[in-house]
Amino acid sequence: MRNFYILFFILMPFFGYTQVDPKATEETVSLYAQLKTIGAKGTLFGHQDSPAYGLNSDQTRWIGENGRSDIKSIIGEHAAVIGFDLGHLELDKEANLDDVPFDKIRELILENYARGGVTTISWHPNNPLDYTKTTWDKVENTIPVILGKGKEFRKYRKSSLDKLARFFHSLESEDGAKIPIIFRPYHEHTGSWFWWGADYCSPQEYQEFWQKTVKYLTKKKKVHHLLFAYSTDNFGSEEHYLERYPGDKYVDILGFDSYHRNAPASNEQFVKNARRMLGTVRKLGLEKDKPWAFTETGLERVTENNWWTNIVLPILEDNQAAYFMVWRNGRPDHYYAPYPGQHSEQDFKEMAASGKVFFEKQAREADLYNKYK
Ligand code: BMA
Repeated sequence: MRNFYILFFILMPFFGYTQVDPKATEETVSLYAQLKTIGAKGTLFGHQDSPAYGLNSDQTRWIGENGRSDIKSIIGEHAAVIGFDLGHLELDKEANLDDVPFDKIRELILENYARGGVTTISWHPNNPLDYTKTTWDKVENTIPVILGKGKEFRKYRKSSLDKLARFFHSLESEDGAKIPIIFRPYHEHTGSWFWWGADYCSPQEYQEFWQKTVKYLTKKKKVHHLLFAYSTDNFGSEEHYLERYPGDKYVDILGFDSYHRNAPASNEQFVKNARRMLGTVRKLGLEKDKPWAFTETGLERVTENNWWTNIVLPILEDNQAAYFMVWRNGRPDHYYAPYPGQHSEQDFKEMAASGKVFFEKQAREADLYNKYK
C-alpha cells in the first residue's frame, strides 16, 4: 500500500494537475485551489475599476481617491474581486482606454492583494494590424494574418505581449510575491464586436491564437502568476460554449459574460438564461476540475430597485460560482453598481447581508493566497 502512495505522488504531476502553468507560483496555485471550492460557501462579488473611480450622490464623478470605492461607501468594505483593463498598454500610453493610469492600476492591485482580494484583468487592445483602429474597429482577418506566414506573430509578441508581460512582472507585493492575476484575454469572442470575434477567425484560428499567447507569456516571458479565464458572451449550448475552447491545458477558469438588457420586460428571461449558462459552466467545471465564474454582467444604471436580490441571487443559487463581476461605474449614464443614494442601494445591502455573496472581509478570511495561516 505504501508503494502505491509513493507511486501516486510521483505520478500526480502528470495527471493530477488541472492548472495551465505547472510553474505557477505558490500564491497562484493556492488561489486556483480556493476558487474551486469557495463557491460552495459563497460567491465573491466583483466590480470593474471599483477603487479607481465612481459616482457621487449628485451623479458627478469622483476619480482616484485613496481607499474609496462605491461599494465601500455603501457597505463599508470593498469588492472581493476587482477588475482592471490593460487596453492601450500596447500603445505605450500612460493611461488605459478609460483614462486610468497604468501606475494607478498597479498601485490599486497591490492594495487589493494586501487586503486579500482577487484581481482580474481584461484587455481591450487596439487592432494590432493597425493600431489607429480601436478594439471595436475591425480590420478583417486580423488573427488569420497574425498567424499566417511572415513575421506577424513575432511583431505581435513585441508590440503587445511583451508589454503585457512587463506589466505583469511589475506586480510585486511588499513581501516579494508576484501578485496572482486572473487574466481574461480575447473575451466575448462568440460575438463579433472585437477584432478577435467569431466572424473574423475560425474556431481553430482562435484556439491557436489563444494557445500561442498563453505559451508565450508563461514559457517565454516566464510570467508564472496568471490564471487564464476563458469567457464567451451569451451561448446557446454546451457545444457552442466549447466551439472555440482552446483546451484544458490552456484554460484555468470557465466563464461567460452576459448583460441584462430591456428590464423589466426581460427579467424572467434573463434569470432563466443566465442560470442555464451558469449551469453549463458549472457542469464543465466539475467535469474538468476547474473553477467557474460569471465573469461579466450587469444592468446598466441598475434600473431595477431590487436587481440584486430579485435577479442576481436567484441566478447564483445552487450554481456555486467562484465569483461574479459587474462592470464599471463610469458615467451617470453608464454604471453597474450602486453609489450612495442610487435607488438599488438598500437592495444591494440586503444581498451583502444574505451571506451568499462575499466581499473583502470574507475573501480575507478565506485566505485565498494562503498567507495568513
Ligand atoms: C465597455 C464600456 C466602455 C469601455 C470598455 C472597456 O463596456 O464600459 O466605455 O471603454 O468597456 O472598459
